[in-house]
Parts: sequence; C-alpha cells; structure tokens
Amino acid sequence: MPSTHHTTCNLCEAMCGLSVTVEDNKVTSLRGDSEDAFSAGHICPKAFALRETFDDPDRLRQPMRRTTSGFVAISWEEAFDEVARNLLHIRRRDGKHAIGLYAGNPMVHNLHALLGYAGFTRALGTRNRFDANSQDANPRLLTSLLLYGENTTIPVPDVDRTSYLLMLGANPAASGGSLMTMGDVKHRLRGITERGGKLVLIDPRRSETSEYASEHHFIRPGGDAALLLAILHVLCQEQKVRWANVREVAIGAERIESLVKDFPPAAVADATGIPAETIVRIAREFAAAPRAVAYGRIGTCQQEFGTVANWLIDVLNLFTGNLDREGGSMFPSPAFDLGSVGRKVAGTSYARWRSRVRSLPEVAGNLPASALAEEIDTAGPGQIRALVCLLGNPVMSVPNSARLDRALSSLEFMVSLDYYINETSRHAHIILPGRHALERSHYDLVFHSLQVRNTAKYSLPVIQPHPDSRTDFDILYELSMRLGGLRTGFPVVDRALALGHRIGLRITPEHILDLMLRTGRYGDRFLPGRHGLSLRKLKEAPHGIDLGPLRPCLSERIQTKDRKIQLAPQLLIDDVARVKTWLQQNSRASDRGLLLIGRRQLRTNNSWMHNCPSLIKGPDRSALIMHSQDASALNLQAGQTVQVDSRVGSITVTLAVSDEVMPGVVSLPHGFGHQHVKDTLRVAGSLQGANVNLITDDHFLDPLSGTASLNGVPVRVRSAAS
Ligand SMILES: Nc1nc2c(c(=O)[nH]1)N[C@H]1C(S)=C(S)[C@@H](COP(=O)(O)OP(=O)(O)OC[C@H]3O[C@@H](n4cnc5c(=O)[nH]c(N)nc54)[C@H](O)[C@@H]3O)O[C@H]1N2
Ligand SMILES: Nc1nc2c(c(=O)[nH]1)N[C@H]1C(S)=C(S)[C@@H](COP(=O)(O)OP(=O)(O)OC[C@H]3O[C@@H](n4cnc5c(=O)[nH]c(N)nc54)[C@H](O)[C@@H]3O)O[C@H]1N2
Ligand code: SF4
Ligand SMILES: [Mo]
Repeated sequence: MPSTHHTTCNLCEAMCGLSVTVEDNKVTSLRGDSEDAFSAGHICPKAFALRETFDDPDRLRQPMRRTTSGFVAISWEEAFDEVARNLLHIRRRDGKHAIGLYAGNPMVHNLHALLGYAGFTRALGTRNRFDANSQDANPRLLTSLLLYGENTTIPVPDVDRTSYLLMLGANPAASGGSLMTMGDVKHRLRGITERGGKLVLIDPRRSETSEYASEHHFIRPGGDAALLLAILHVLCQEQKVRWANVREVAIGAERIESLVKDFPPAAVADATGIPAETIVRIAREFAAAPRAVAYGRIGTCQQEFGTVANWLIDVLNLFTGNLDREGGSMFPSPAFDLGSVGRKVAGTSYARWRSRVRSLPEVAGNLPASALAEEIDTAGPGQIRALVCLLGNPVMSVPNSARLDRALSSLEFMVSLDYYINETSRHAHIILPGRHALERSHYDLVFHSLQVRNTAKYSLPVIQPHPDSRTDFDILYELSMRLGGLRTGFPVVDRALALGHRIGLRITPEHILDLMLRTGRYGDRFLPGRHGLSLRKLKEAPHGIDLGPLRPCLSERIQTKDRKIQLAPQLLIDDVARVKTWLQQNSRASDRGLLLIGRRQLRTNNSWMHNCPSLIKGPDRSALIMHSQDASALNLQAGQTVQVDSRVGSITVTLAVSDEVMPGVVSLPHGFGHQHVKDTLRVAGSLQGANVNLITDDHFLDPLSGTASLNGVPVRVRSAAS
C-alpha cells in the first residue's frame, strides 16, 4: 500500500515542504506540499535529487576502509574501533590540536549531524577546527557578534512587507535564498514590485534574480563597502539619518558620521563602476521608502571587504530607521533558540585563538579553511597529523585546492563522514556514511532561525532505515564516547546523557529537540495544560506550524553588556583605511585586469549532486563567461578552450561570451571538475569543467574574518592553444 509522508527538502536553505509517496519502502513520487505552512507547494528541480541520491548506486551504505587495492566495506564496530584507535594514538603522542576538523556545508542542513557536532567538538578538544563558514558567512557572523553580541543574531529582510529591497551580491532566484530563508522565492520577489515596491540589484553579473528586479547595476567585485560608504555619506549630508531612533538603540553612530565624510559618491563612482548620480538617487530613494531594507549575501561575504560591507549594510538599515522594523531588516523569533547552542559551541567572542602558521583569527570557534592546507603541510609543533572531515568536500570548495589535495594525502590518518567517495573522502582511511536525508527525522535548527516568517516543522523519516545504518548523530555520539565522553555544555543535557549512558538509555536528537522547544520562547515549559510548543505538538502538525510574521524583537535578542548595538567597533573603523587604498588602486580604468567571480546555478549544488542524472542533463554549465569587449580585446571566441591563470594555478575551460557579466569580470561556477573520481562518482565524472578552486587564492582573504575572497580574484585568460 502506498503511503504519503510530509517532510522538508534539506538541500538548500529554502525549506520547501514535500509530499513523498512511498511504496515497499521506495519513493514512488515526490512533489511540493501545497499545505506546507511556509512554502505552499513550491519546489525546484533539485528536490528530485533527494530521490536520486537515495537511489544512487554510487552512494555508500556501509563504512569503508581504504586499502592498497581500493576501498572495501567493513562493519561499523570495526570502523569505530579503527577511527578511535588512530585518533587516540595521535592525540596521546602529539596533543589534541594535532587532530584537525573540517565541518562542511550540509552540517547546517542536518539535525542529527548538528546536534552530534556540539558534543563531538568538545570530545576532540582541538583548536584546529575549520568550517564552511570561512568560505561563506563569517563576515555576517562576525558583524553580528560585534554589533549585537552574538554570532547567530542575524537580521533577515522582511521581503513580504518591504517596499524597497537593495540587494547586494545575492542571487536567490538560483540559490533559493541564503541567510534569508524564504521558500517560494520567485513569488516573494515578484511580490515586491507587484505591490508597487522596488528591488534594486547590485551585482557584477546580470544574474537570474535580475528578472525580478526593478533595476540592476554592475559593480566592480569588492566595491560594496565603498558604495555603502557613499550611500551613507549622502544620508548624513542630506540629514536623512533618523538620529533619535539610532541613539535610542545604538552607541557609536557619530563615529560613522565622521568616517563617511571622506566618501562622496564622486569619489567611489569610477572604482565601483556605479555613477555618482545613481548612488545619490539610490540613497534618497532608500531613505524615502516607507519600508526599506538592504541585504547582502555571498557577493558581499566572499570578498576582500566582507566584514566592512556586512557591517555597513546594518548601519544603513539602522540609520534609515529600518532595523528591527516591519518591512525592514528583522530578527526572526525561532522556536529553537539557536543562540543558546551557539553560545556553547561557538562562544561569544572573537580571535580567542589564532592559526599557527599565519596567525589568522578564529570566528565562532573555527579557523579559516584557507589555512587548513598549511596547517597540515607545515612541519613543527602543533602540526595537524589527522583530520576528521564532516559532511564536506574541501578539496573542491577551499581556495588553492591543489595544495589541500596534496596535504590530505600526507596525513597519518583521516576519517570522512560522507556518503560518497569524492575528491576529499578518497584520501580518508575510513569513510563513515550516515543515513540519507529521507531515512532520518528533520527539523531545521538553522534555517528556522533565518526565516522571513516564523514557522516550526518536524518531520519523521520518510523511508524506514536499514537496521544496520547509523545517523550522523549516532556516528558522532559513538566517536565522542570513545574519545572521552560526550559533553554538550548544557548541564541538564550532559547529566541526562551521562545517566542515560550508565543505564544503557541513549539520548536522541528528539530528546534534545523536545527539551529546547519546550523551554524556548513558544514552549509549554513542561506545564500541564499549557498550550505551548513541544515535539509532540509538532508531530501532530506534519505540514508545520505558522508562528506569524516577523516582529520587532531586538531588545529580546541583543546580548551586548549594555544592551545597545555597538555600532562602531574599532576593528571595523580601522579597516575602512583598506577601502580607501582600494579606491586609489581602482580609480583608473586602464590599470584593471580581469577579475574572477563565481556563479551558482539552479541545477548544481556546491561540490555535490553532479551525480544526479536529472540535474546534469541539458547544456554544459561549466564555461567561463566573459564580456564581448574583453573577448575581442583578447581575440578570443565563444566555444574555444581557454587557459585561466592566477597567482596559484591554471585551469583549462570552455569560453562563453555574454554581456551578462561586467566588462573586466569573468565568471566560473564552483563544484565542477570531477575527473579524478570518475570511478566512484560515475555520472559526475563524465562532466566537463574544471575545479575553479585550483585558481582561487588561499592568501586572498577578508583579513578580519579570514573569509576566502573567492570573488574578485585577479586572473589572466588566453587561448589554450597559444
Ligand atoms: N570558488 C568557490 N568556492 C566555494 C564557493 C563559491 O561560491 N565559489 N562557495 C563556498 C560555500 S558558500 C560553501 S558553503 C562551501 C561548501 O563546501 P563544502 O563545505 O565542502 O560542502 P559541499 O560542497 O556541499 O560538500 C558536501 C559533502 O557532504 C556530503 N553530504 C551531503 N549531505 C550529507 C549528509 O546528510 N550526510 C553525510 N554524511 N554527508 C553528506 C556530500 O557527499 C559532499 O561530499 O563551498 C565554498 N566554496
Ligand atoms: N542551486 C544552488 N543553490 C544553492 C547553492 C548552490 O550551489 N546551488 N549553494 C548554497 C550555498 S552554500 C549558499 S552560501 C547560498 C548562496 O546564496 P546567494 O548568495 O544568493 O547565491 P550566489 O549565487 O552565490 O550569489 C552571489 C552573487 O554575488 C555576485 N557577486 C560576486 N562578487 C560580488 C561583489 O563583489 N559584489 C556584489 N555586490 N556581488 C558580487 C555574484 O555574481 C552572484 O550573483 O546558496 C545556497 N543555495
Ligand atoms: S529550493 Fe531548495 S529547498 Fe526548495 S526544493 Fe529546491 S533545493 Fe529543495
Ligand atoms: Mo554556503
């Protein structure tokens, strides 16, 4: 008998509700859940990857050991023993920091991995922790920490009620929306202009999102901080700042007023590529709009001024009275308080330790992944000798990946939690494949905290898991126990864990989730008869529960000592000097070479999912896009093979010519180039394209947050034949 299950797609941040029909424990159909409390039936083509990855014969179902004749399947017990024995040996010999840890992007989409991670990091005790945030959101996390006292206090644009959205460096029409979980993206974006509002897009590429924008402006990669300083200059000069409102909630605003004096629009126009009169107009329109919001994403993070740009976005929202206000930039009120977990796992300060070789600061408990290779291949005390790689493929996703590839092959021991043998896990001695998303329960700890409308949803597994399978939580729990015990930092949970372990009762993610929901802001607080949230309540609502539109809540969320926004941290003020230097260096058009930017596409997802036949079909998506002016200046033609060189390496790709990119800018997607693993990723391995991170630069960073500047990389392009 077929049965229908309701769950949430966990492949991107959009949290689309799914209705999945299952017969004989096999998915027979998968579609959008029109009754979902948040996404109302919308899905994208990637949703089908859930089914395809589940059925994929290349996906691992058992632990694997690397031998001289390839990978062989082993039992879970053997695998756990071998991992623990090796890690304990290296830790005893070289100390706890000799074990490195990389936590990849799918961690934040996986309830089980995330809840297991909190305890596992404590059990390992290493400071050599790295994560995907240093290629992604650290400028945003650091800004939130400095301004509001907590990394996870992240404002999102209230897209449903705004009348003016200034969007910098984001492409939600392809990405599904990021640090802005919005579901049904296109409908919501279209809504802005349909109700008479404006969407202004700032991007060096006329992206898929430009279709929904009222206007699009090219910007020279890295130019956002300068642009924002000029917009603020206009607001200050034309007395459009809501000072009374600003002073009530923030300290340090006057320092910004004096800082922006040096950035009149005319001084940034040439370098950013945006005319002064356009900057003045945007500033005036933003200030005059009944409800306006500035929002920036990857384009404002993976760049050399990431933290300054993210800070100035918040300043702009606050100065115009739009921070923590309906239709502006708002803080979600999630049912599970991620901040309380974040405080334990990530801490509440910054640069508590630095990397050994380059002295780069930790952010939210993690060092920049750009430093991972050098921490492995540079000999000396504190060198990483073993690596635990959790749900990540850093060989494909970290800059200067050839160096990392070599470094991984030199490790004494490596274990990957992954269900594919890919560019990274092929170096592992042991691979531990957790249960697939369809075989595990789901609650979006992270993305319910970044929603443009508050909801909560829990889903049971869709497919009955094989009895000999383990969730990523089970795996991390088991390893934590063998490495010295599980401690989450929450006394109640730790006591329960210890007691449970003694009497043979295992604490599950569901226990933790229930506890956090019941003690959270909508929780029943364990009081009988109270109508609050609990896991049971969520189980009774398989389409999720709507908790209403965003509401002002900054006073509740802010964690600074004086409960005021610290608007002008010295660190950020000082970093503006670099923006001035950048303006000087970029003000003359003749001095500029080509700058490389990335390109996300609807049918690809980071380094994986290229093994799904339905996603890779159609035209090649791996080409380098160049503006026609640059192509003719370089005497290059569309379709020819070109060599792209940077400071760190060279790749060969196909050229596409299109005026969708700004002159002087070229664009390549990441996650391509699977030729090395064509035997274990048989569909992906047949694709053309090269790994762009062979030419991105591990020394090109936003120095404050250590975030890789994967956009704006200087490159040269020439015919591959020459
Ligand atoms: N040039 C360039 N590089 C980039 C970017 C860019 O824009 N340009 N973007 C960066 C960004 S924003 C990010 S977040 C990183 C992402 O880069 P990574 O952190 O490396 O993450 P993914 O590429 O998504 O790799 C995910 C891995 O997890 C495995 N996996 C997926 N789901 C599960 C699961 O549920 N359980 C287990 N056990 N394994 C799972 C997959 O098989 C895959 O190997 O890439 C960054 N790299
Ligand atoms: N289909 C799909 N969806 C995804 C992913 C995926 O790989 N595929 N990845 C997921 C992940 S890990 C993330 S982090 C999110 C990212 O979500 P988004 O940030 O919405 O997605 P991107 O396409 O990376 O958008 C970044 C935009 O910034 C532009 N840009 C580059 N440099 C600059 C600059 O200096 N200034 C400005 N203003 N713009 C610039 C790029 O041209 C690009 O259009 O997407 C998630 N969703
Ligand atoms: S938009 Fe994201 S969450 Fe929705 S179906 Fe596509 S991949 Fe899944
Ligand atoms: Mo990301």
